[in-house]
Amino acid sequence: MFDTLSEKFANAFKYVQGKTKISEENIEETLKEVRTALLEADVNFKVVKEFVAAVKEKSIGEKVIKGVNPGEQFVKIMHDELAKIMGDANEELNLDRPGIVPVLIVGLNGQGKTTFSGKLALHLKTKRKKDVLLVPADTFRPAAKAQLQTLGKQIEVDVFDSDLSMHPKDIALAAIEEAKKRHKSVVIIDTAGRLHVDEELMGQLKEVKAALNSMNPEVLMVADAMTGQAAVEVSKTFHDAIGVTGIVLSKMDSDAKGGAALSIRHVTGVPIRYVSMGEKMKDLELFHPDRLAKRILDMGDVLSLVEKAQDNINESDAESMMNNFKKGKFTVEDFLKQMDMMSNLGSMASILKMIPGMGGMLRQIGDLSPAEAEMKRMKVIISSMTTQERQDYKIVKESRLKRIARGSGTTEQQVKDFLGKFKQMEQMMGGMAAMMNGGGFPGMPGMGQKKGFRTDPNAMPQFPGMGGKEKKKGGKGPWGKGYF
Ligand SMILES: Nc1nc2c(ncn2[C@@H]2O[C@H](COP(=O)(O)OP(=O)(O)OP(=O)(O)O)[C@@H](O)[C@H]2O)c(=O)[nH]1
Ligand SMILES: [Mg+2]
Repeated sequence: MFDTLSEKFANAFKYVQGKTKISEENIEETLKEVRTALLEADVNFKVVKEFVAAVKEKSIGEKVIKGVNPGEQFVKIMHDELAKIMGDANEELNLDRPGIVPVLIVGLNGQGKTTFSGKLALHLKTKRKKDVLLVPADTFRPAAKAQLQTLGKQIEVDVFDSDLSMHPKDIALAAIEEAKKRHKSVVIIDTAGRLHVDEELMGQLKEVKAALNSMNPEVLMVADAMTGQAAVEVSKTFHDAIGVTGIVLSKMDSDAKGGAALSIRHVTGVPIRYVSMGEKMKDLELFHPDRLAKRILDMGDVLSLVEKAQDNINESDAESMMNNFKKGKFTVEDFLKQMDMMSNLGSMASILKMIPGMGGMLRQIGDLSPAEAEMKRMKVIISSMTTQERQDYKIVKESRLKRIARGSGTTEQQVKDFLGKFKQMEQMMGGMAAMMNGGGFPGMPGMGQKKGFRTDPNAMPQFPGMGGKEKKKGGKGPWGKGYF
């Protein structure tokens, strides 16, 4: 997502970096490249024109702030304008009103409506503590009912047993009656899609909306971010025909160029409310224009990373690990848990991109898949180790080594390599624990005993074994050759 755009922006900024003042002349080249980058990302041309004009006006008029170089100032202006075209602050659904809130999910065929219906139900249930009823109202493709029932079971949300021979508006009304009886507060209605915008579908959706009108329904339009400008146009057509209250960008985990995210709000006037980021039910994010602008500009998105961690990391696991850690103990079992926590957060690249400045570094490194493959191999090796071995890897000698290699389908050398790397990690963790307990980091100048732990606000968060000691020894990190 946005990789190409980020890279092109980084290139464009080179022209203003190191300048003492931004002038009409030295900004021209940068703006030209920004403009091309946006057009290539499939951003609506009117949006591009207004955006570039606004950035130009602000940059030239800007007073040089002491201590901030014009390059940084320019990035800040870009950030503010990007966030602005995407809609300033996040606007979530207003559900805190009396009565049942009907949420109608609309959009073309295969855009991700049914998947999103499930994700939204889970989000409203867990984050907003709402009692939700899911309603299949896709009479066009009856299999959609079974699809929604499967999702409902998975996320433990009730699914209405719709009679698909009825008109979708009657299904909706029957579902509302049922929801009243069951004291539900939100009813999510999944509707049918069509290949193209078609009169019949629009007429049907209008009727469903009209039937619910007295309840002030939310109408969420799901648009596939991969389709760029097409998503923008279709959203506009839907909005003009039935009145949409929010847009959901789906498939943002794919290599969507960003055009839809950057244009849709500006062109339709409808706020983007959610971003769907994958096929799993928890892959849903609120749309935060400022955070997205930061990701595009490679300024990181630490807030989202922290939220992701809070949602996905098992507290008791983290606590037991921390306790071990304080005692200077780091076991293979802890390491496995740590790897699991990381993979729960997403792919290595997606996590690293949320850390300021790491986007550019990732572009230099290129492919992270060898590192991920090595992580997988380590997991397989660990899964062949007994509990006792995981608690104390030092007992692994000849016959155990053979058994682990056989069990994990690896060679004895690979198991030995893993244990060697683990030993390095253990030493590092031991050193860090000593430092946390006030002992200072062994052998690290500047981290004096009495001064204790000095934090460096610019330091990158380090995963065990990433860089650090291995680098000094000229060896390889546990993630494979040459990473970091
Ligand atoms: N990668 C990715 N795939 C998604 C996402 N959302 C949906 N999909 C996939 O896209 C396909 C279509 O999703 P559905 O939810 O069935 O789409 P729909 O709009 O309900 O389709 P119709 O009911 O046929 O109109 C499925 O294979 C989903 O798994 C997403 O955010 N990311
Ligand atoms: Mg569907």
